[in-house]
Amino acid sequence: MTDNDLIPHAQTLLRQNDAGGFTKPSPTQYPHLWNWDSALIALGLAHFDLPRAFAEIRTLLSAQWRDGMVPHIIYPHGASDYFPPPEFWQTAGLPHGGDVPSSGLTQPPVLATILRKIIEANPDCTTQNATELLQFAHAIFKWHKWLHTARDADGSGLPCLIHPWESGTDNSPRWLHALDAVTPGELPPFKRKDMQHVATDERPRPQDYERFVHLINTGRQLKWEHKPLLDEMPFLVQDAMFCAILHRADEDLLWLAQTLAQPKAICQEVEGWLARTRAVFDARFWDEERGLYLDYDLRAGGRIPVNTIATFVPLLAGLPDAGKAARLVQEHLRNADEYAPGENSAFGLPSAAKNEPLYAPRRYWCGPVWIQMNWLVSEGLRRYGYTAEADALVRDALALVRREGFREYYDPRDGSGCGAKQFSWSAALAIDWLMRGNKEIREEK
Ligand code: 9WN
Repeated sequence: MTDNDLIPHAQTLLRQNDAGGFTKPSPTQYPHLWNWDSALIALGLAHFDLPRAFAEIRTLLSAQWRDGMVPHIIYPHGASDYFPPPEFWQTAGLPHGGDVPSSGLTQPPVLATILRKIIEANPDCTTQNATELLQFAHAIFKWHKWLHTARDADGSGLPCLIHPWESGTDNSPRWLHALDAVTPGELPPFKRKDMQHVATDERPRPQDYERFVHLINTGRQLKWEHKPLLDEMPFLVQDAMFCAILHRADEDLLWLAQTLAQPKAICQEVEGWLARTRAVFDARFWDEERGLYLDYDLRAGGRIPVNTIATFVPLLAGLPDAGKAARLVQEHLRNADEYAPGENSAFGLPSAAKNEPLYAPRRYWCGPVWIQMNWLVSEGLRRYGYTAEADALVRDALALVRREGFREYYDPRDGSGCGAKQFSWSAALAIDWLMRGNKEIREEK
């Protein structure tokens, strides 16, 4: 596929995956609305159908819980052949829940960042869509506040995650040790559906999936109430990538509040979150010896010593100082034993370091290249002036979709497509790169 074909193909795919007000991440594997998928999809849609991009965000936020959480899976049309179905979560009728069937978890809060990008590219919408933008900004403020408070387990204001699915990187090797420590008790009857459309060796291992289900079961026994969840969930982590995405989103929310002339008190509250995160982030996540950001296991009480793609995401939020950013790039991103293309890989960016014991180049989150990760990390690299590295990630991502189509992820060794097909955010982000008009990243690999 050439770039001229790529844009119409990607647009057609998004139209085909349109379920009426929201876009399925993939028509077979993921037939509902996923939180960060929809935000990233809205960015692609905004390049050719701004009203449809607004509709995507509207549907996502319509499922917000009364306590502020914006759920990770939303089932506007009810059940399908996806497991877990809506009733499995037991979220219906919760006093602090929402009015649309949903999961009891959340996902990386990329929405404020995406909304800012959409507004910057379409400045007229601040007058034309002023009322709705204010509603969006208020909903996002409530969500971020919930993350900084209801999910604050140690007084730091850094949110913690109660299930690997909240990280968006479900079975990343960074979670597998913490998951091993979870004993799956008696599980409610369930039948995995995720291997109907995707090869077994490209999906999470059975022992990990059992623990995913056990954690959902624990959440529903605790009625998804914040305090008991923080006290009792056997999996409780602070994710460097999630916290960095939130910090960047707080910056973009502040911009939004200022652009929409919101009261000073709102802006000051967001500034407070920004200052707090800056004060604690490195102390919690930075490993000076290894020159890496590492996640923190609150149950085990220590950093998780696993080198994954999450280490680069703080660049997106401007959190590392120039010295730490240089170490991330020189010692890791450019290192062919870990992430750089070399003898054992041809495409960046593997989702786990190639020399990690649990690295697996075709298994979900254990090594494959993901288009949205190349998008996030390239944005971060640009923020620090690492333009050549950023361009290389975009070039690789575009080469993969050109050769293999819009897949969920790709084998970094030969670029072969894996996981679900007709994948929406892979199409949406290709549209974003190509329609932004960045010439140098279009060259063929
Ligand atoms: C569980 C939809 C989602 C993405 C996640 C990805 C995967 C779900 C699954 O698919 O998770 O939420 O069933 O594996 O890990 O990032 O949002 O694309």
